[in-house]
Amino acid sequence: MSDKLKVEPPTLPSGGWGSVQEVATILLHERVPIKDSRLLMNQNKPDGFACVSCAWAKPAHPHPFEFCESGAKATAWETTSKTIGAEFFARHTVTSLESWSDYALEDQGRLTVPLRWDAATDKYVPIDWDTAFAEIGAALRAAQREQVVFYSSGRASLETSYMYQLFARMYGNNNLPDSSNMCHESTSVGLQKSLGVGVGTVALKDFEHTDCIFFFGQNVGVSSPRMLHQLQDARRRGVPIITFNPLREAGLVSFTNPQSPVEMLTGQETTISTQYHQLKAGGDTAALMGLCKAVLERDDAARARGDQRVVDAAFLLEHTHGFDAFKAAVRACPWPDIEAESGLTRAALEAAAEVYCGAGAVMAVYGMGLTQHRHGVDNVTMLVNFLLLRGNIGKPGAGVCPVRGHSNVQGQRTVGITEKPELAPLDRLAEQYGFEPPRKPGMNTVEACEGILAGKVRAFIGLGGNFIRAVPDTARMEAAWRALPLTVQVSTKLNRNHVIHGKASYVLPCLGRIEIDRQHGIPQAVSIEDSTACMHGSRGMTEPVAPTLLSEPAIVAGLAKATLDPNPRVDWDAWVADYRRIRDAIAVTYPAIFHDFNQRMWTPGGFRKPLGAAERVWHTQSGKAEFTVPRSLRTDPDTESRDPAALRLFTIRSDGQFNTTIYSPDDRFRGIYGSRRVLLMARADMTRRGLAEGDTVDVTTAVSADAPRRVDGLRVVPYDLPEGCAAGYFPECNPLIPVWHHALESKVPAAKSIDVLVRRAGADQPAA
Ligand SMILES: Nc1nc2c(c(=O)[nH]1)N[C@H]1C(S)=C(S)[C@@H](COP(=O)(O)OP(=O)(O)OC[C@H]3O[C@@H](n4cnc5c(=O)[nH]c(N)nc54)[C@H](O)[C@@H]3O)O[C@H]1N2
Ligand SMILES: Nc1nc2c(c(=O)[nH]1)N[C@H]1C(S)=C(S)[C@@H](COP(=O)(O)OP(=O)(O)OC[C@H]3O[C@@H](n4cnc5c(=O)[nH]c(N)nc54)[C@H](O)[C@@H]3O)O[C@H]1N2
Ligand SMILES: [Mo]
Repeated sequence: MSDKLKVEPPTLPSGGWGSVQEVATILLHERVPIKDSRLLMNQNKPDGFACVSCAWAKPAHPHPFEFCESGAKATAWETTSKTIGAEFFARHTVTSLESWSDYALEDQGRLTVPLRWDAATDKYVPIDWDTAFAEIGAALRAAQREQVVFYSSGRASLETSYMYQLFARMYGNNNLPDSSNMCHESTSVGLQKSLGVGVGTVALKDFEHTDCIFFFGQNVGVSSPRMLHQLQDARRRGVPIITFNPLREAGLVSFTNPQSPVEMLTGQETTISTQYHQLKAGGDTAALMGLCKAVLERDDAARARGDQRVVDAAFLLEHTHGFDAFKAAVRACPWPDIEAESGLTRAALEAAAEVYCGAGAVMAVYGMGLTQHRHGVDNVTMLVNFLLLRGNIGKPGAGVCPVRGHSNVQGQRTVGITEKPELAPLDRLAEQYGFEPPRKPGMNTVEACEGILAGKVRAFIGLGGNFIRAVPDTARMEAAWRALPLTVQVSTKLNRNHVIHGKASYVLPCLGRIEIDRQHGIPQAVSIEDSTACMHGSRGMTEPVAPTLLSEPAIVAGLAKATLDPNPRVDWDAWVADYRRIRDAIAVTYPAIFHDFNQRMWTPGGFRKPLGAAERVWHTQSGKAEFTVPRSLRTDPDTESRDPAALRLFTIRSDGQFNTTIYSPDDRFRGIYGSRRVLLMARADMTRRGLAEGDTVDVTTAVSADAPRRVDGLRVVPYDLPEGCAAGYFPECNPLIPVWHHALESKVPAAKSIDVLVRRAGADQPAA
């Protein structure tokens, strides 16, 4: 692939005709029948299906086309007419499939039959569902309870997720890691600590009332493009958007709405960011410290003049705790340190603070640029500190807005997918189902990886996702993975996690959410929670790609029945026969959130779960919103390389991928075509190393005493990013991330700051 690399200037604005063309291309490539391309009209509509791409909010009054380029790709990917069945697996040994790219594996189309790996022939062979369940059930019954891991990727519905957590707990552990552990777990920990809720407080209507938006480390044009509607509307009202991101991202610079005929024909575009601060990767705590310092300095000056306070003194007094300690820490923090760690000037930070201080209601939007750091939790709590200074939580137009990834990743947590027993209503589950739920903390994703590396995990069940490709330390993880006695994957498409497998391995193909899920001939609906804590119903719309597929609830039930002793209070079959009964059970477990679930799930715009912080009710230790003093301005004083030649690598996504699913090697917005094996570098850093565009380099992890970690053969692409930083794609760069390099409290792998050394391919010495 790498020899086809072509680099062009980044595409501006995002959206526009390029988007339309991309959608057409993928519909064609996936051979989506014309009648099904009308599907897109039902995407994210109150009576349609919830998009399987991102978790962004679904409005009560949707646009005629409430979908985006990314969502259309995800829909086409799932509703493809390409399938693979027994003949494919009869032709290929699993070892031979290992040399296939991630793209080629998934491009075969939808899996159609349950498969078991046969050691003698090294092939996956079809088996019937009952045999698969019986064999897996027997293996799980024979296993030690604490050695089994129940992973989920954040796509499975509320119904499936609820059944899955119950299955794991009735089996006997809380080993329920999920993709959120690699993603917004820093949010769940940070916001819980400072605001008493683990999720964002912003609702869709806040975009209509906001006076200013701060935007940290989220790539809206790629990761949640439908949000561009809200941002565009806000910009039209003159709302400033102030962005902090080391890269200049097309979607954050400007946008042409591909669904507006006028804009498309006139080439009209909306400038998204009014200020764009290219901070150093990992410089956010320092930048936020600078912003807070500038606010407090303006407040001091106002007080000295006898003017109105700049901070919201009444709010601080009534609603917050720890302000004095925080203020002292900010005052003690010297500007030169802030400038050095953030890579931004005092003047730039003061300019941003000036806009903040002039705005009545401010919201802060953020993504992986804050969470995937050693100090990811501090980044989140620092952002809250900044908002609290002027009472920007719990009033219209203000609040904190973490943008979630997978379409139901937030909802899974709401219905009990968590390794933390204190976050699950164990007493209620005990009462409802008459069993003693395990109380011992389970494994999160990093702990599951450590357990697999240490040989302590003996079986892995994956409800969706592509764990082995998504986690850090690829080389070590793949080797350890092969020693696992049992791996089971519930999946829609062939991926790395099937070809790298355990000693016994099963692939269980399931329906996707867009497909009609009939039980006893009656179509069933499911539900999801979006990024703004609103729950939505979703109906499948297309015929299943094969009659042999089972739904996810049916697969979870099949596994549970084959594994667990019968429990008269859990009628798995009755649940699968009518999903309304699963929702009734959810409502019994969580009455405050899910009462009258079956009716309310069709509320246009969704129904929202109660969020104390949004009403200024603080479920924190002190009963107030907490100010938190960050432990350091530095991104990672413990694992930073002392080698002056080290670059700080952050991993990114392109518009040609959804996580480990690669739709195309092209990154249209960044102007990089034909190859994902690239390293984006600042020109000055290239010059210093005598490197030119297109040169091939080998990259190694700088701080890595326990094992060598490297990715060879990346092509250098000059890019507009701060000196000392570099960017590369996820998952190609995952071999460089040590499994121990993760956020301190949340254990999110620190995928946005990895100190690396870069050398010309084949050279022994770093090109310093
Ligand atoms: N098309 C598409 N959509 C997706 C996905 C996908 O892969 N493709 N994935 C889904 C999932 S699961 C998730 S979690 C979300 C992820 O969506 P995002 O939260 O947008 O995550 P990333 O794209 O990894 O990175 C976001 C931005 O962080 C910036 N960044 C990197 N380091 C730093 C830093 O230290 N500070 C700051 N301020 N910025 C930094 C990067 O330049 C990038 O623009 O998207 C979801 N939606
Ligand atoms: N270096 C680096 N690593 C990262 C990240 C990063 O930014 N940088 N981001 C992290 C983040 S935010 C996340 S969320 C994780 C993602 O980790 P995962 O959620 O584990 O991975 P995905 O790539 O989303 O999973 C794709 C697979 O899901 C299956 N699938 C798709 N739809 C369905 C369905 O409806 N049902 C079932 N059962 N299966 C389905 C398909 O087989 C497909 O191959 O990666 C993390 N890893
Ligand atoms: Mo994610």
